[in-house]
Parts: sequence; structure tokens; C-alpha cells
Amino acid sequence: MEGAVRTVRGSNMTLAQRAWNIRRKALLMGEVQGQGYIGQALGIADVLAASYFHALEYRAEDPEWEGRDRFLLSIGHYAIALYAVLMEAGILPEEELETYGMDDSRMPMSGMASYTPGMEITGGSLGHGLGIAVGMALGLKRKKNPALVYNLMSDGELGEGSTWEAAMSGAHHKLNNLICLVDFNNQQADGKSTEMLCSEPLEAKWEAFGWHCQRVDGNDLNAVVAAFDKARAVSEPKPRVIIFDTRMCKGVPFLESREITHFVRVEADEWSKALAVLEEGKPQ
Ligand SMILES: Cc1ncc(C[n+]2csc(CCOP(=O)(O)OP(=O)(O)O)c2C)c(N)n1
Ligand SMILES: [Mg+2]
Repeated sequence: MEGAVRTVRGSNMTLAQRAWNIRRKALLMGEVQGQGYIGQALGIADVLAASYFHALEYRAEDPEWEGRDRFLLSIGHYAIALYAVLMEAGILPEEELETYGMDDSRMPMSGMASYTPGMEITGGSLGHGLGIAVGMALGLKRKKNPALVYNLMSDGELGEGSTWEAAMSGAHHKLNNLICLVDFNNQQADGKSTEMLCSEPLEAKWEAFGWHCQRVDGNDLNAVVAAFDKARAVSEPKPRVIIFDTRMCKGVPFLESREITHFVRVEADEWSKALAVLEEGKPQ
């Protein structure tokens, strides 16, 4: 328990506090523009906290350090969530928060590799992150670089054929330096993922494709951390996937209970209300 909630990055801030900070920063950015994929950001905040404050190797002052673990945001529309954790990690300066989504900002609404330090790929065209991750992982292996490649993708991307081609080739090349993270929020543009194009039984599917697979509650920090640790410790020569079941809008109950859609509507006066509600749940 203790090991799971405490960050390994030289501060005594807990992962729960990090996740809360990520949610707060994402809400502040959403408030700036009056919109944003906030449901996704609130849902994935725990996974991002564990990624950047427990699992990944990187140097905040040198985002292109050759030895860094690569974190690919296949889902470009989750950019607001990644900016929040990049700021929390010190890779992006917090002063830029208010520029989110503006002309000339380094933080456009969809993730763009050429704009933002720490944004490894331009990922808005869904279904391509895993293929890029396979190529990167293969390249790192050939260069004898021990860095890991993490690819964060969505449940909607499980409906893309390119995802499964990439999965097959990752296993073929025995990419034990590749960890795929699936945000299973059971939502996509037109409704619930399980009703649009059901990918179940998901664990059996990944395993049949030759991957080591785990499935955990993505809003349970202890389970998330344990899954990262296990994924890194696997000795079999195969790529690893962790499916995170997450809850959209997690941490802001009045949004959680709203009829959840891909683009959660937040009225102009509700951003400050959401921040106030989040404040009530601030971890000690
Ligand atoms: C190849 C491709 N097809 C369609 C889209 C349009 N699109 C943007 S987000 C989205 C929803 C995809 O599902 P998921 O990523 O699970 O959505 P969320 O959980 O954020 O609702 C779609 C279809 C796209 N960006 N790329
Ligand atoms: Mg989804």
C-alpha cells in the first residue's frame, strides 16, 4: 500500500496528490477555452500519475534525452490530459497553462509532436499509435537502447484493424520493451464501445495475439501501480498490455453522473463549480 501511493521521484507527494493535481490542471485548461475532452482527462489521471511518477524514466529538463522511456499518446484528443501531467512533471512550464488551445500556443487542442516538448507523436488519427510504438520499440532494441515504449490508446481504437496488425507484429518481433496501455472507458464517439463494436473477450484476444495481458481498475492507484510493476517484471519475450477500466469524469461527481458522452458538455459556470467540487475531495 505504502509503496503504491508514494512517488519514487524525489518528492514526498503521493501519487493520489499527483493525480489530483493533474485533474485540477486539466480543469483549469478546460476553463480557459470553455471546452475540452475533460471526461477523458479526469478518467485517465490516475494512470498518468502512475506513468510519470512511478513507472517512466525521463529527464524533465531534457525531454529528448536518448535514454528516456517513450510515452506515445495515440489518442491525440486526450492532449489536455497529457499537458496536465507534463506540467506536473516539470516538462512543460505551468505558466503556459493559460495559453491552452490558443493560436501560437505550444498546447493545441489535439496533440502535435512538433509543437510540444514531451509529445512524442501526432496521434489524432486514431489507430496508429501502436504501429508507431512497434517501430520505435524495434528500433530501440536494434540500437541496444534499454528504454521502454509505452503507448496509450483508447477502447475506440480497438475497433481499428491497424491496431491488431500492430499487435501481431509486436508479438512476432518479441518486443518485451513495449507496454500498451488501453483506456477502457467504454465510450466512443457514437456511444458505448461494447455496443458499437464489442472487443470482448479482450484479455483472451490480446493473449491470442501473443501478448502478456492484465486488466485492472484504472482508478484504483494501488492496482494501477501493481500492474505497471508486473508489466515491467514479466520475463517472457513478449510485449505487454494493461487494460485499464476507467470512469469518465472521475473525481467530479456531478459530471460523473451526467449522461456520459464522448464530449462531455460543461456549461460556462460549471468549470469553477467542478474545481470547487474537486477541492472538496483533495487528498491529504
Ligand atoms: C481514424 C479516425 N477515425 C475517426 C476519428 C474521429 N474520432 C475522434 S475521437 C473518436 C472516438 C474514438 O473512441 P475513443 O477514443 O474510445 O473515444 P473516447 O473514449 O474519448 O470517447 C472518433 C471516432 C479519428 N480521430 N480518427
Ligand atoms: Mg473510449
